[in-house]
Parts: sequence; C-alpha cells; structure tokens
Amino acid sequence: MMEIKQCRVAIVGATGAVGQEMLKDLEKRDFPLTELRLLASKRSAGKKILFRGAEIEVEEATPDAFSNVDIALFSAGGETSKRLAPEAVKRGAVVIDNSSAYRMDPDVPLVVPEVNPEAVKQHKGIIANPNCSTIQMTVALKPLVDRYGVERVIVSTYQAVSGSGWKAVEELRSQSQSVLQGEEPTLEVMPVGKLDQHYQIAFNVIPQCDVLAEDEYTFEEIKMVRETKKIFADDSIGVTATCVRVPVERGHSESIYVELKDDYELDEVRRLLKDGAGVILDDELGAQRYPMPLATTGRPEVFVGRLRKDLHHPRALNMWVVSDNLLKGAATNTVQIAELLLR
Ligand code: 25A
Ligand code: L14
Repeated sequence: MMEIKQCRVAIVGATGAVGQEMLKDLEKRDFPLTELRLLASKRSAGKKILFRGAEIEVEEATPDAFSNVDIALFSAGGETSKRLAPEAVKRGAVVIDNSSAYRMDPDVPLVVPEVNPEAVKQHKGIIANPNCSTIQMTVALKPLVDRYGVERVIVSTYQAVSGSGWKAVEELRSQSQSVLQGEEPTLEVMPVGKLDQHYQIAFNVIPQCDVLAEDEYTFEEIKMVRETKKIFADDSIGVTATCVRVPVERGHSESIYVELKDDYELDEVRRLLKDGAGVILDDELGAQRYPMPLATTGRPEVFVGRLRKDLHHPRALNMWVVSDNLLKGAATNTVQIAELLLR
C-alpha cells in the first residue's frame, strides 16, 4: 500500500444519486481534503455544484482528469469504472470503486470498515466498496460471526429504487402520480435487466434486482453470496438470497435467518448487537419499535430489530435489518474507506 501524503479527491459520477451523497458526506464528516474535483459524463460538464460554500464546476471524466488526484471515489456504473479506474491508478490515484466491476478480483480488497478494515492494506491501487445489501447484512452479522460463528444465512431483501440511480427514483414518483390521476403509467426502468421488458414498480413488488446471473439467481443475489464470503474471508458461510424491489425511495430492508455454530442466549445477542460497531438496535415489538426505511433515511448506521429465536432450529434466530442504501450502502462506506487510507 502506498502512503497518501496530500489529499486531493475526485468524485466520478458526482451528479448521480450516490455521488451527491458522497459530496455531502465529505462535508459532514469534515474530510481533510485539499482539493475536490467533480467528474461525470459529458452531459453534466459545466454544471456547478456547491461544496463548503463554494461552487465547483463539473468536468467530463477523462483519463487526464485524474492527474494530481490522490483519492478517486467512483460511482458511475461498472462500465465507467472498467474504463477509467486503471487510468486513475496509472496517474497515481487510489480508487475506491462503488461498482461491481472489481469486487471479486483477488487483487482488490472488498472493505466494510466495521468488519474487515485490515483488508485495506492489501490494495494495489483499487479498493472495492461492496454491494449495498451486502454491506448492511455484514455489519449486522459481524458481532455474531465473532462470538458464535455463522453457519448459514437465508436473506430476503426489500430494496429501494434509488439503488438503481436517479432514473429509477423519478420513475417511482411519476408512476405513482399517474396511477393516482387515473392515467396509464410509463414503464421504462424497472426492473433493470437484459430484456427490454419493464413492469410497474409503483403500488407493486418486483422479485428481480439486477440482471439474471446463473442457476436462476439474479446478479444481486449472487453478489450477496460471494461478497459475504470475501468480506468475512470465510468460504464456508452458506448464504441464500432473494432480492426484491419495493416501491420505497430510500432504505433497503432485509429479513435475515441466521444459523449460528454455537448455542446462544437471545439476551446476549441483544447485548452484542447493541455494542456492535455501526449498529443501532431498535427492538421492542411490544412498544411497536422496529427499524423502517423512512426513519433511517439520512442516517449512517445499520438498524436491527425484530430479533427472535427460531421456533424450529435451536441455534437459529431471525432479525430485520434496515439501512440507508445511498449512505452506509454506498457513499458513507466509501468515505469511511478513504478515512482508513489516511490513518
Ligand atoms: O452501469 P451500471 O453498473 O448498471 O450502473 C447503473 C446506475 O447505477 C447507479 C448509477 O445511477 C448508474 O447510472 N449506481 C452506480 N453505482 C451505484 C451504487 N453503488 C449506483 N446506484 C446505487 N449504488 P445514477 O444515475 O444515480 O448515477 C450515474 C452517475 O454516473 C455518471 N456517469 C454516467 N455515465 C458516465 C458517468 N460519468 C462519467 N462517465 C460516464 N460515461 C452520471 O453522470 C451520474 O453522475 P451524468 O453526467 O450522466 O449525470 C447524471 C444526471 O443527468 C441526468 N440524466 C441521466 N440520464 C440522462 C440525463 N439527462 C439527460 N439525458 C439522459 N439520458 C440524471 O438525472 C442525473 O442528474
Ligand atoms: O452492485 O439496483 O452496488 O438496487 C447496488 C444497487 C447494483 C444495483 C451494486 C440496485 C448496485 C443495485
């Protein structure tokens, strides 16, 4: 790992749903940068964006835009990362990439700062930010992995549309409006797949996030399986995922069944989660307290509730995990990785 002396930062995809949150996080967390460059496609070049009270002009992301950049935060989709991340590294930058392009590359650390911060040290220029659904699940599992070991995980997700970018958020809003006005909604974005076949997401639920991958699983589901093993550096954790899109703007929810390796007491699990790094336990069903996407929007933590013993398997438990997919699922985790680099 090379040492970073100055801190000139670039955001690639600065005008996007995640890029905008990166900008706000750098501001909120008082990130010690000396210069900030905002990059996007040609379409957005010339746009002006406020940062710490001053206007910064968006530039087209080209290879030479990375000269004199120390850390480049990428969130402009996989194709852009494949094309430009090597160019940034060639020019001396460390890339922290939000796309799925490099996550499973053995030379690229896949990092959740609360779970495997030490992996950052192995980087050769590129560090990958995991998938949003995977990040929040691993933060919630970490205290259980450390104390009991985890044998098996069965997860179903309830994913917000902002995971697919601004276009998807706009689609949910305009479809909702059309339906309420008695008009025919336009179907253009959801689900994001390989076919030109779309379904209404407003007032509906779509059991497909991302494209078909293999063995009848979607790529989003496969990412959860593979990335979880890589982050915990343990191929033996058995993960099964079903990823579902719901008409929510922001905040992914997950129903998680966990089989532990050791016996457990629910009180102890509760204590461990309460003290877990980056976790907020919000769990009192009798008082109708549990995490929900609306309440987690804008917050950087992972929220856990609905903790209960499985009624069949003595070493299993069930929980409900919610987090802001644009923050801990993307922008905040990326900025936290950048903070690790500076330490
Ligand atoms: O390619 P993938 O992997 O399938 O990724 C698809 C989408 O996923 C989002 C991101 O959406 C991406 O487009 N995404 C990526 N990683 C994510 C993550 N970890 C993620 N979502 C959640 N979690 P997005 O729209 O929010 O952000 C896209 C950003 O990338 C910039 N970009 C696109 N192509 C680029 C590029 N930057 C450099 N080079 C390229 N070739 C993009 O910049 C944006 O910042 P932009 O200039 O396209 O500006 C986006 C603005 O313009 C509007 N807009 C979008 N499409 C059009 C448009 N305006 C006119 N015509 C259009 N066709 C948008 O409203 C936005 O404000
Ligand atoms: O792999 O559409 O990081 O919700 C995460 C969000 C892929 C798309 C990733 C979505 C993206 C996914």
